[in-house]
Amino acid sequence: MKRFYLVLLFLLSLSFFSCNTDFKPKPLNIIPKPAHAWLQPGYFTLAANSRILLGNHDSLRFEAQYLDSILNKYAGLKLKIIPVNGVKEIDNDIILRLTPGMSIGDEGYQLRVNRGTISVLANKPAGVFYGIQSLLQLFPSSFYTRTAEKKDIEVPHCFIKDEPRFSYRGMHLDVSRHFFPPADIKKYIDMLAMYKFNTFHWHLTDDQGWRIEIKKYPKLTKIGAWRDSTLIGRYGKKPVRYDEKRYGGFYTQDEVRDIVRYATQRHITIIPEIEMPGHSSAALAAYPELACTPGPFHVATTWGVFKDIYCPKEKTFRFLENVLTEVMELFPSKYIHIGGDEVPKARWKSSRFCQQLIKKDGLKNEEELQSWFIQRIEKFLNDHGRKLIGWDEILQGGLSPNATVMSWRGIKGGIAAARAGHDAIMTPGGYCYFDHYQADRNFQPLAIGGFTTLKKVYSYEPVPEELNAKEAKHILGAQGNVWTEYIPDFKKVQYMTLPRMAALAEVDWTPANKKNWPDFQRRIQQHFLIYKALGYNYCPGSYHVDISVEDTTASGLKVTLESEIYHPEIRYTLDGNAPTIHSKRYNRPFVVKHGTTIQAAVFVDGKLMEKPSVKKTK
Ligand code: TNX
Repeated sequence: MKRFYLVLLFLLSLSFFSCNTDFKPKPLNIIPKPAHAWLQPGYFTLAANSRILLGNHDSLRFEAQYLDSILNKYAGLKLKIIPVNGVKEIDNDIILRLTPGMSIGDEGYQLRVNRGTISVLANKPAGVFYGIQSLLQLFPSSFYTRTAEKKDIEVPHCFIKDEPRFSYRGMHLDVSRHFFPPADIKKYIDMLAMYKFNTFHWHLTDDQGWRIEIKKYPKLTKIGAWRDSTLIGRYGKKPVRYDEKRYGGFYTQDEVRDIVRYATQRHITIIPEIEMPGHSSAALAAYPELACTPGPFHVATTWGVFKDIYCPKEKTFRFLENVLTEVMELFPSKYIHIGGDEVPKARWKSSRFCQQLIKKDGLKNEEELQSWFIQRIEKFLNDHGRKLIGWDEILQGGLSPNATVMSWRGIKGGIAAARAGHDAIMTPGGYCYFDHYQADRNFQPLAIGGFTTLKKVYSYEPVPEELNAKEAKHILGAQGNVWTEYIPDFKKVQYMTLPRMAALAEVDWTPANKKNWPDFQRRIQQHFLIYKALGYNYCPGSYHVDISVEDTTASGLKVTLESEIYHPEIRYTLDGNAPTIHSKRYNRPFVVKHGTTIQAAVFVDGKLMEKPSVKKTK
């Protein structure tokens, strides 16, 4: 009988969908794309008298206030937040509720928008928070343009059941090469939250500046946080020029605590990175006795890799352990990142102390001395209940027993780590380095190099093919890295990361078989509107035109022109001249003869956006 009613209900709902012919669904624009989402006819209207009803009053208080503060900021709404128990009638309200036992993991959520209710259900507060992020992306982009009038907000009826693919979804920021004040770090955390990242890897120390207050070693920030000058333009370019301006800054422990709290509320763990044994010029400038040679050293004013590194003496370990002790007090993160990348061995080679240590401990060479160094630090962290992460160089000379590897020089490090039964986080340069160019460099602000377009980031698959199912479990997720040699201010941080971090968010969150580039390309247009409304700087993408030629027709060659830009205005020529605004507009593939030179470019508002692409057919 029950079954009969279910079938009846199903048939009725079908007829409802088909009768309702004026329902033109606007597709959902959520990024990262949910694992399961169904759009339904109709709209819920959020209004001034809507309330936020809490199923579990205390554990979701922040989530409710967070949602309310955004509604307040952009729509002037100030909703009542009250417990759902005791509410007589639910009418046009939002319910946030923990309902443990749902099959969507600790970060999953269920979001339902229907006639009288928006409900966000999850096992844990993190899930409710992510449900709210999805809800915010269902609002029209006009919601974010602060218009004076208080508007009702239309939210499409839908049902979403969602959970992330990977447990580690990270973004990194280097604050040593350039310093970003706490307010910018919070803005960055907001951007991460929007895209459901759960980890912020904070690169706090490097050759060009030590950025975290350590009470026991005040010179780290008194001396180590400041450089005398900064290189102008690209590293390696002649003549070398400096700006001759003192530059620096650091975070006090109070500021760090405040930022950690801010991130924790947004379900983001901050992994602090304290670089060792290399990339340590700033620390050595403050405490030269930690090096193998007497110094003096100075905080680096240019980029690259520096020969002076920590010397593996007892004094150094005492220093690093004391620093890490203060760092662990500030950061509750299970992981502590200790760097470990780009360690030139010259100083250790010529140091009598190091050579004796190598002999005494039966080590083979300086590589093994580096492993010995890292293992010692790992033991210290493990003894304090923490886990070590290092860049993939920590594989050289033998991996520490429990270390997690961050694979940046391609994917080899990740593969080796996973095969050895270690966890790995994938950050290969070619896909995950957001300091790289994202479009033709002749039309872009200065970047370090490379060419990592939005489409390329989107195409990234974090689990290497080479791994079997058991090894693949060790791939925790992917992370975008933002090195800031050529990123002097936060506007440029946004330009370099938006929209590429949106693409990476989808790599990390969405099931691989649900990813779809054309659909992402469409959804990101809505996000561009949100960026504009929020005043976020972003890169509209690569205007490069891909010219592909297929030898399929008897009459000639079939030419297809494509660009990463959504619905681009591509103009092309076949006569050897560069395309102009008056050249033929591309609409669909066309046929040319052998030996034709095709030139094509994207135009926006009559302006050529990038150097034309050129291809001569065979
Ligand atoms: C290599 S990636 C570095 C950084 C630079 C970056 C520039 C890594 C672990 N080390 O020190 O900033 O390249 O892309």
